[in-house]
Amino acid sequence: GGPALLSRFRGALVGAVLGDCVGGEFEGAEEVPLERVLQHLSALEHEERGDGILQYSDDTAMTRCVVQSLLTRGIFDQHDLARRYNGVPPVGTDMQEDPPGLAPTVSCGSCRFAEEYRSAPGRGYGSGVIQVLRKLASPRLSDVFQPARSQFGGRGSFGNGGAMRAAPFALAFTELAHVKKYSRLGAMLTHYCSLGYNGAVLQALAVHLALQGALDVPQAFINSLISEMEDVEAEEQAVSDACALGEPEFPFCSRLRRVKEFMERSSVSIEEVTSELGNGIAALHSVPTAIFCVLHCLEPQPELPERYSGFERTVTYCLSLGGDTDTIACMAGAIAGAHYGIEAVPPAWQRWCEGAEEAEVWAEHLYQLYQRSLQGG
Ligand code: F2R
Ligand code: MG
Ligand code: MG
Repeated sequence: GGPALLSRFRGALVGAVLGDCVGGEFEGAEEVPLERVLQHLSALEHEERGDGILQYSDDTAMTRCVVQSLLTRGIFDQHDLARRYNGVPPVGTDMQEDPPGLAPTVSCGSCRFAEEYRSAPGRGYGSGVIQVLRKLASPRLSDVFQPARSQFGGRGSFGNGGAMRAAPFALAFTELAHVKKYSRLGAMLTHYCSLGYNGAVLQALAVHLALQGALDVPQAFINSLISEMEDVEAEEQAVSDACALGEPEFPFCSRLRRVKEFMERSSVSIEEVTSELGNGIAALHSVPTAIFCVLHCLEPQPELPERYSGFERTVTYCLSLGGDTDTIACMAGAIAGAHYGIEAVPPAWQRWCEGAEEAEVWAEHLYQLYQRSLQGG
């Protein structure tokens, strides 16, 4: 039952791009009245739009890098990623061509994050990650994790920049263990703190489960996430980072348990969500929140238009939280898109969002890769 798998792939990637594009309007706002959100979204239904296309930000720019690297190699290849991130192919190795139909990020086609940043630095990157991206561009770099490791006095970043680009790992790998392993490594290239890269693991797990239809049974979905994260957060580094940063042990699990409590209540206010789950730039304060937004909007909400699909409800609700709206909507958009499929994603929104068409192409290529992997190819 439910949407076809290809529809879920398209929903996940287009959903992420749309969340980023429509959420950019309110990023950093403390309070966002629902009427303003509804006004912003209803303007997308008009044939003409004075403000033109909604541009994507770093969330989509970096997701694009991950997709292109995974597609070009067909697998997660740490060394290939390293070459791509630092932009310097080692002597004697051939950089593979981009797959047909995918516009290369840059004409040399040999680097991703660093080149993407260099070509469009104004896409609203986090202030810390910019330093990592600059260092990754250095031809003298041999250890590609070193720039991320040296961030924030050697602690590494706990920002949500690894999580916001984690969805493609769930679409490229069929096995849960691989989704966990590679989303973690992919995030560690810029976010070396466990509170950063474990947010990416949680986001990839949520998309992975949603693709399998797990959101049809919401309680089982949240229980699976808690159980997987118990395993992830039992790691020594996670325990010591949580302690050093004054967080409880198993910090993501403890937020997910709060999500579960909220699910059992008949009503939860925006203030409770933002104060107890968060709406900030840290992965811990945004990934569980994005997951809650999806769960909360599985059922129609009285304050939202009745004609809205579950996907529209989810994104609208994310924007009304304020704070890191582009990133929370990007992550929730990927999970919701994987659950409802592309049919629930309004074409009118897609028309006004930069990168939505390209995301369709990514989804089809990743779907082929996934099918080959399922068939053992
Ligand atoms: N940066 C933004 N938005 C700010 C303004 C954008 C504006 N619209 C514009 O265009 O100018 N958004 C994007 O950044 C978030 C992802 O950030 P990422 O990639 O995680 O970056 P970073 O720099 O690694 O971390 C973010 C901040 O978190 C704090 N922080 C992280 N680790 C820390 C640590 N160990 N100790 C202390 N602080 C730490 C720092 O303040 C970092 O700058 C997304 O919202 C994306 O949309
Ligand atoms: Mg952004
Ligand atoms: Mg953001």
